[in-house]
Parts: sequence; C-alpha cells; structure tokens
Amino acid sequence: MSTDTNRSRREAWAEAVKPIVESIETRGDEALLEWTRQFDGVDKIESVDLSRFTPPAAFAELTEALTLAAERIRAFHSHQVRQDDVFEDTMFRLGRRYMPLDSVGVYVPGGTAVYPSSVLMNIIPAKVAGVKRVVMVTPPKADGIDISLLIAAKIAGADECFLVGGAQAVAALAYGTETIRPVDKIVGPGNAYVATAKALVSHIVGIDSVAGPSEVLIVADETANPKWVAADLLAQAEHDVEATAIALVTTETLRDEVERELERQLALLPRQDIAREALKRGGVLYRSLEEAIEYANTMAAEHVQLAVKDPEQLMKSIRHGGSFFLGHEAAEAFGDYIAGPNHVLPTSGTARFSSGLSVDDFYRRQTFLEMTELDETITKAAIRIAKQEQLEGHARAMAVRMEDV
Ligand code: HSO
Ligand code: ZN
Repeated sequence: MSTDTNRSRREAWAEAVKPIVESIETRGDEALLEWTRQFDGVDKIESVDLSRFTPPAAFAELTEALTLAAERIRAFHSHQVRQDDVFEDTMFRLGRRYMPLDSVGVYVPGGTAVYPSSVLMNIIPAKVAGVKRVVMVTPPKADGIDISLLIAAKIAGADECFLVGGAQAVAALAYGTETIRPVDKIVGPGNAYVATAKALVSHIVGIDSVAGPSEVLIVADETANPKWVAADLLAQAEHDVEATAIALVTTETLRDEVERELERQLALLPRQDIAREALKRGGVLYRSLEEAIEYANTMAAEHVQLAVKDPEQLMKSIRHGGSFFLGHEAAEAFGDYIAGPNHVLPTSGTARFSSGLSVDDFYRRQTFLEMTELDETITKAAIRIAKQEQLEGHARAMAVRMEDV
C-alpha cells in the first residue's frame, strides 16, 4: 500500500478515536459505559475478581497445559531479572538500578483471535519484573468473557480484570475512571483503533510497539523435511490473510516437494482460505544460501527458522530477526506456546532496531551517584565547563564543596 493511503487511513482512524479518548478523559465511567453500550452492546462495566475465580473442571486439561506453559515462560524470563550495576571511581559511587513500573495495563483482543497464550506472554514478564498491579482489559462478549482468557490471566497472575475493550479501554487505562485506576504503561495487541488510541495517550503512559501482521522466514537446505517446512509455512499463513510466510529453499527438488506438501496439507486445514490468501504474497522460493542470507537481513523477519544442517553457523550471518528457531525440529509453533521465549516480537522489519517483549520493558533504569571523595581535577574540569556555559550558579555549587570538603 502506498504511504499516502497509509497516511490517510491513519488520519481517519485518529479522527474516529480522538473523541472517544477525550470523552473518557473528561467524563470517565459515564463515557466508558456509553461506548461499551454502543460498540459491545453491553450495559455495564464489569470487573472479574480473579482471586475468587477457579477454572471450571471441564477446562482441567487446558488449565494444566497453560500452567505448564506459564512455568516455562516464567523460567525463561526470570533469567532477564536485572541486578543493579554499581561501581566506584576516584570521586563517586555510581550506579544504575532497575525499578519495576508500579502498574501495567494489558489489552487482550476479543473477536476472532482469542489467544490465551498472548495473555501469558504479556503478563508474565511484567510480573517477573516485579510490577505490583497488572490490569487486564478485554472486550465483553454477550455472555461475559472467553473462559480461556480468564484461566490464562489467573495463571499469569493478573491483579485486576475489566471487561471493556477498544479505544475506550485504552483511554480508561491511561486517564483512569471512577472504576479503573490509571496505569503507567499499556501493552498488548489490538486492532487499528486500539493501536491509534495507544498512540494518542502515549504522552501520558508508556506503550509497546505496534504489532503488524505476523511473519515467518524459513531457510531450508537439502537436509530439510518438506512436510515439516510446509506445515510451518501454514502455521504462519493461517494467522491472517495479511500474514507473511516465506520459505527460501536451496534446491529445486526441495521447492517442488514443499509445494506439493503445501497443496496436500492446505486441503486439510480448517483455515485454508485465510492461508491460501496469505501464501499469495509468500510461499516457496528457490535461492542459494548466500541469497537467502541477504534476503533475511533485508526482511528482518519476526520469526526466522533455520531448517539447515548447521543452523548455529547460519545464524551468525543473519543479523536481523525477532526470534530464531534453530534446526529442523524447532517449529515456530513451539515458540508461540511453550518453549519459553516471548512471542510478542518486532514485525514489519522493525527487528532492525527493536526487540521482542521482555522483562526489560517493565523496568525504569534509574541512575544514582554519591560523592565518596572530592577530586580536585574532576571538580575543576566541571567548573570550567559550567563557566563555558555561563552558568555561574552551577560552577559555584561545585566550588563551595571544594572549599568546604
Ligand atoms: N505467532 C503469533 C503468536 C501466536 N500464535 C499466538 C498463536 N497464538 C505472533 O508471534
Ligand atoms: Zn502463531
């Protein structure tokens, strides 16, 4: 799509979303309820007390699966917990401490993509960082909320849960209303209105980066299993008609085999219409390994699967990518659910400059300094710079220490 059309689409969204955000800021719950009535057809702002919620017996198997996934995701993310860095030089004790955010809002989409796995992936790193108050919001359905989202929220450790959605939910988290206290940062995927609302409130709360359609780039050599490569392409393509699923294969035989497998497996896939549409912009391409490396570095894909003989060696040449999946067995789907790394990853080439969601996203990095001994050379240098900037007050604040210490 041209940048002009993109811009006018963005402007149209902003125009639709602005009055919603402003109404929440000025009228709080009253406006939140009006929008919830209008967009969701629900007549109240409902909250769920997760401390009193127990997963129903009919969902025991899912609860167990999500519990296992959560344990693994928690274990992976606990390696990202940061210690303060402190050191001393001739004049100061200097440091940086990692201070968790007080509160975080997690937006969880309703609609067609109801993903309890994403509830785990967004909430667990915040909790591991030490965020005290995690507030989940999700649009109400006629019968309340999808039970799988509640189970995941409970397991992940959400503290509050409100059944509100859309731009109005984002604004409520940012400005606060009578029932929803404001948060310091909002994360979680959403549609264009949710993303636009996040951008509109980003001057008062932290926000995560905007997630585009999901992508996988598979590099496969003659050692790859065509059945597995095709299955991985389809796992990606079934997400969304705008998803990107590309396999770069290094032999023509493999290309033909993967294509045959794609046709065979597509016919069996419930979401084959979506996958077929997505594959029109991707599919299987025959490339040399050198060309594949260049392709991968230009694309900076969200997921990079290396279905080759020596994946670790190949990964050294590919500098860009949100998350790497090494070897034939490492299906991206394992990473979506249970391996441990986060599945919230940079899309649309933003892996060039950004990283997947992690514990780091829920800390502030604060510095501190304490004078241990006054060093004349260092103090004089600072005073000289202050004088250059004609800030005599600065110079004196340091000079008086030199006189008295
Ligand atoms: N592949 C998606 C995450 C996901 N897949 C959730 C299934 N459920 C983006 O990384
Ligand atoms: Zn997925």
